[in-house]
Amino acid sequence: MGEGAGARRGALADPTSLRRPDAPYLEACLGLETTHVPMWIMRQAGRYLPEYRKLKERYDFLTLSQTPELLAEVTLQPLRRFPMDAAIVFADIMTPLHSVGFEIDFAPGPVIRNPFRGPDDTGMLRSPDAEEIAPFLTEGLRALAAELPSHQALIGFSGAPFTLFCYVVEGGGSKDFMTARALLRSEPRAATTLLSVLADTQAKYLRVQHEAGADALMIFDSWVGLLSRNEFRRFALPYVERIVEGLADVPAPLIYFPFGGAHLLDDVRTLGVEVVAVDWRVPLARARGVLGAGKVVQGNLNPAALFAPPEVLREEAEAVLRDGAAAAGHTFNLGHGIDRRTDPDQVARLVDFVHGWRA
Ligand code: 1CP
Repeated sequence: MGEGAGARRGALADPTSLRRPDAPYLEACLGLETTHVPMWIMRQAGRYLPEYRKLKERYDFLTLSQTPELLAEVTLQPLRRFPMDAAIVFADIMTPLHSVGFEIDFAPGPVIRNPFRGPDDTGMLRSPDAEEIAPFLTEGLRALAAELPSHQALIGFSGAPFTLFCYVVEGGGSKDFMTARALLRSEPRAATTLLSVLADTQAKYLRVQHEAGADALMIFDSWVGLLSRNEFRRFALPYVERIVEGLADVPAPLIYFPFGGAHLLDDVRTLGVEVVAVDWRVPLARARGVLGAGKVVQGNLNPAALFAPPEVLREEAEAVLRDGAAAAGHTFNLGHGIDRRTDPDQVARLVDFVHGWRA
């Protein structure tokens, strides 16, 4: 990867290849100048919004996220309140895994009823066609793409192979995913078979999301911070690379989010994504220093800042904006998902402040 605009994948060499060339969020993802710093918020659709909780009284998460009209409605809820620069489609990183052969419930976190525990389980892995991965989601995306004004971008997403591996081996959430980390050592061949299947499915899944209307694609690696650098090079990075290579011809900016991965950023630098999302623990200027001038950074306000008095919230947001201004490009976001106890009025203040701020 070179520096500056040269770091973009070939498909994005010409910014007019973007589906919504005038959306500030997409321009900023390519390192182009924008009049304001564009923003959205991770988990912006969800439980901190009373209108989401209201829908949740009538529908469970699976119904909400697997019915085209409902997932489109939930996706748009935050945009009716706040002038965000992007919508992120309402789904979960587990959404595509049913098509790979896993039975998944939400309670409210994911529960995998048939976890993968070794070579005997490789037989259950399926390699779905792109169209069968999540037809309800592509239908929802088509409706959203038609409804969103051209200045707002539509973001599709997937989990990264290692993070999905953690859940499907462990059988659900965990504080340390020790079963999954043990399997990397006890059954490395079966583990890498699973990682390969996950990578290939996510590449197809992201591609169909783009075809259905997603303008940018984000890859969440929520548990990669558990890995050492050597483990990252062996069990995580090559499979993210496989996704990026599978999307070489897709003209949508790619965003990679290695949560808790400050120690991995010099390897992340080699990844052919346009944007790296950074959690709140790493100053953006430092992340940019390690990532090089070719990567745009996303982030990274501490979600806890939304619980501060308004003037303290503004100070913390301003520090992030100043830090980001020195980068090759910056899109504002939180450093992780918004907490469900957050007051929506604080989000309104934050969006107002970020949009009014000039370097
Ligand atoms: O009852 C409910 O409302 C279900 C809670 C919920 C929601 C709202 C889950 C279960 N998933 C989601 C939606 C979701 N998940 C989105 C929505 C789009 C938006 O941002 O508005 C996104 C992007 C995700 C991604 C996701 N799911 C991640 C990666 C991001 C992160 O937070 O690190 C992860 C790790 C998951 C797994 C998951 N799904 C749900 C829960 C509660 C969890 C965490 C489980 C755990 O590890 O304990």
